[in-house]
Amino acid sequence: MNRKVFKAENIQQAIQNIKEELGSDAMILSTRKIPKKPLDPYAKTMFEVEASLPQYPEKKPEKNLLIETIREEIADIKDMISIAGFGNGMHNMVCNHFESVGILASLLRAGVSESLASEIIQKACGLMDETADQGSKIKSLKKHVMHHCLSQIATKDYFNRDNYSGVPHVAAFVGPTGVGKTTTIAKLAASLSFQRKIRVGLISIDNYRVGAFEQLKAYASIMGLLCVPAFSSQDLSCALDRMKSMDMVLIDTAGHSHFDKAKIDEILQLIKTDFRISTHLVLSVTSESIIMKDAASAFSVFNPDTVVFTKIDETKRCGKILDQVKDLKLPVSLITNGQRVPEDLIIPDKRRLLEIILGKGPKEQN
Ligand SMILES: Nc1nc2c(ncn2[C@@H]2O[C@H](COP(=O)(O)OP(=O)(O)OP(=O)(O)O)[C@@H](O)[C@H]2O)c(=O)[nH]1
Ligand SMILES: [Mg+2]
Repeated sequence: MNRKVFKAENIQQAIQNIKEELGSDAMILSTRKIPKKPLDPYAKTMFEVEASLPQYPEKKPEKNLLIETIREEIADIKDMISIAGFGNGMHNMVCNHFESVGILASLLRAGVSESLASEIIQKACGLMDETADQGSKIKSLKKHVMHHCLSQIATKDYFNRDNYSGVPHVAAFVGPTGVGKTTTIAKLAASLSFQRKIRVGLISIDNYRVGAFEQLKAYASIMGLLCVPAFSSQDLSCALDRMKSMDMVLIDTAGHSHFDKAKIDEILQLIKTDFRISTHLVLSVTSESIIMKDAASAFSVFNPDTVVFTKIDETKRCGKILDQVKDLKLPVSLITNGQRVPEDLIIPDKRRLLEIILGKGPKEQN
């Protein structure tokens, strides 16, 4: 404690001196009258006052701050626990770059695979300024992770009016059973004809499932769109001829298991016409990553132009989209987020796609 003794002819003067030197918050510790010396009985009466600088109690963190700190620590512990289940490489990385724990855990929680998440974090850590403080490191890590993810994804507004050149643009949707091909076509047809004012025709070449044509026809009738079936290449050429005045023709195909190469090949033969037909691979994010991968590989015979991800409303782990697009190297044209026709359709840009991948709640996606 910073103590000091002040001497003056009276207490008031001593206190005045204390205030001037130590400030008005100084603490008086003791006062006393200085005894006169026996040899100098006529000396002036003097006083001694001992004072010190004020002692401020240590500021206790405010309640909210305390709760926030506890929350952050619990989140860190949870993140550590979630990472504890992963492989050794992950542990080493986290030990070397402790600031990456939170970001790594959130990538894993979002459904990004262990290998891709650690690859992204490792790259981001390599770009980080090691000498910066913890807060700045986390900020820069987040920034590098975002940049890296953005560099891995591509989107394409494929069904834009700018893409029309006088002849109808013909687009076929292919993919495994039940992923949402027909429903997505209905949503897209509505969006193109009512919002973008594009003339749309629909063709179903699904001669496999009972009622498949009727399903598409029902949507077309509601929207007042032309919809015809075509069960052979000749049928399809005729149907496309009939639709020459359209800007866009959407073709619905039968869904097949990705193991059924023969059935997939049938569709391929069916759509071989004189018309240029773009293809769009439809994958549901409710499928396991490995199944999506196998399906994408089986349907790669179509050489798809874009990929469509459906049913993002049914999972909180859309991070698996990042794994798929990294491997497929295809732009994402559409995302669907519910059963409502035509509402539940997103034509994403890169930022929107990244938000979806990193796990914005499904209800916020609309
Ligand atoms: N939750 C949810 N369900 C969807 C979505 N898209 C489609 N569905 C539902 O998935 C089911 C199958 O949809 P379809 O459009 O018939 O799928 P498909 O790929 O045409 O099926 P097949 O022609 O039999 O291969 C239906 O019940 C749709 O309502 C979506 O984005 N979210
Ligand atoms: Mg269908």
